[in-house]
Amino acid sequence: MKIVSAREFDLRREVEYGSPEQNETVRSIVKAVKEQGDAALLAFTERFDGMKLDAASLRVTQEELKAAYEAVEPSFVQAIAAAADNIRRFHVRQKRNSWMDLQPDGSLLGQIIRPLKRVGVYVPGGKAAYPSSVLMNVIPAQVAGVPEIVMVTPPATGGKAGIDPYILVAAAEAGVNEIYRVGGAQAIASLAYGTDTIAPVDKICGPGNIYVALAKREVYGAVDIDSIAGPSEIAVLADDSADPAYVAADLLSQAEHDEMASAILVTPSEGFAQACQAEIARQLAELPRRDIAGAAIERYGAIILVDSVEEGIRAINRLAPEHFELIVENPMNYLGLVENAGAIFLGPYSSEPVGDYYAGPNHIIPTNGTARFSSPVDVDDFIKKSSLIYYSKEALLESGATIMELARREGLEGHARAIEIRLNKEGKAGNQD
Ligand code: HSO
Ligand code: ZN
Repeated sequence: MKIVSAREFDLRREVEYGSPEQNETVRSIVKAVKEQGDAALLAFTERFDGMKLDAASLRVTQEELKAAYEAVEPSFVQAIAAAADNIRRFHVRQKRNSWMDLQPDGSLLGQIIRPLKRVGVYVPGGKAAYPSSVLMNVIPAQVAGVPEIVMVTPPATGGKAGIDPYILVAAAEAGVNEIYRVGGAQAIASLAYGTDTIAPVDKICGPGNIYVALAKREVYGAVDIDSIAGPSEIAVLADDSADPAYVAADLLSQAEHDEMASAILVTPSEGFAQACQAEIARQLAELPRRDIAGAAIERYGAIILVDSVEEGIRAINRLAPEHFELIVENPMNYLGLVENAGAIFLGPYSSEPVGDYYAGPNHIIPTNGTARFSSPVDVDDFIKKSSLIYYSKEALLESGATIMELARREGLEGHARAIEIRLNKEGKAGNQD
C-alpha cells in the first residue's frame, strides 16, 4: 500500500447506474411481473436461476427450515442467537414514543409513531449471502414493531442444492418464517406490486447485484427502499501507541469484501506507516481472499501521513468513511472532533469485525462519503409518523385571523374562508357566552 503525504484524499468511487441495456432489461422484468404476477415470476426464475418451480413451491416450508438447523453446526446457531441478542438490545434503545402536548387552550399537538406494516428483505445469492446481514436488516424492523417481515433469496443461494442453510437459520433465529425462493429484479417487482403468492410490501431493503439495485430504484415510489450500499470502507487513524499488526489486519478485513473496497490508514508517524505497510504485505500474502483484498488496496488503499492526530481527524472528516477506527493514546479525547463517520471504533480492541458481527450496532452504514448526511440503518428506517392536530374552539378563535392573513397573502381565498366560516359562527356564539 502506498504512503502519500497529507492532502485531500477522496475515497469516493464510481456509483454504478448500470448500462442502458441493464436498465432496459430491469424495466421490462418489473413491468412483466407487475402485469402478470406469478406467471412472469416463475418464467424469470426458470430463465435466470434455472429452476422450474410452481407457485406452490415458491415458499420455503417449515420442514426446510428444520432441515437447515440440522445442516449447520450447533455452535453456529448459538453464535447467531448471541449476535441477535446484542443487536436487538442495541436497537431497542432507538425506539421512539408517540407524543402529544396538551396546550393551555385545550388544543393538542403530537406525533403518532407507527411501524410499517410489511417489509421485504432481499438476501443475495452466492458468496455475498451473509447471515449477519439478515440479522442487521430484520432486527431493526422487528424492534420497530413491523408485524410482517418477509425474505426473498434466489433459489440456489447455496449452490445447486438450494438455499444456503446458514441464511435460513439466521432468518429463523431472527424470527422470519415467510421466505420465498425468488431473486433478481423479478423478486423486487413481486415484493413491490405483489403476486397471487407474494403479498406486496411497504418497504424493500437488503443488498443485491446491479439488477436488484436497478429494480429497487425502478419500484421506488410505489414502495420505499433502503439506500443502495456501496463497497465497504475502513479508515484507521493510528499513532505509535497502536500495534501495526492489529491495524494491518483491520484494514485487510474490509479490503477482502470487494475489489472496490477501500482501506485507508491515516497516521502522524512515519515509523508507524512503514511498519504497517510491511505488515499489510506480510498478512496479505497469507490471506485466503488475497486476490480481492490485494486488488482493493491497490486501487483504493493508501497510507496518509499527517502532522498530528488533529490533522488526521480533519482528513477523516473529509473522507466521511463508513467505518472509522481511532487507535491513538486516549482516543476519547478526540471523539468530539469526529464529525463525519458512519461508525466509530475506539481503541485497540474494537476491531471492525466486532461491529460487523456482534457488538449490536448495525453494520449497514453509509458509504461513499454519505456519512456526511446519513446514518446507519436503525429502527427509524421502519417507522412512519403521523402528525396530530386537535384545535379547540378557543384556540381557533385566538389564531384564526393570523391564519387568514397568511392564506390571503398566498392568494388562497378558499383557505381563508374555511377559517372565516368558523370564526363567523363560533365567534358570535363565543361572544354570546
Ligand atoms: N463490513 C460489512 C458488513 C459485513 N462484514 C458483513 C462481514 N459480514 C459492511 O459494513
Ligand atoms: Zn465486514
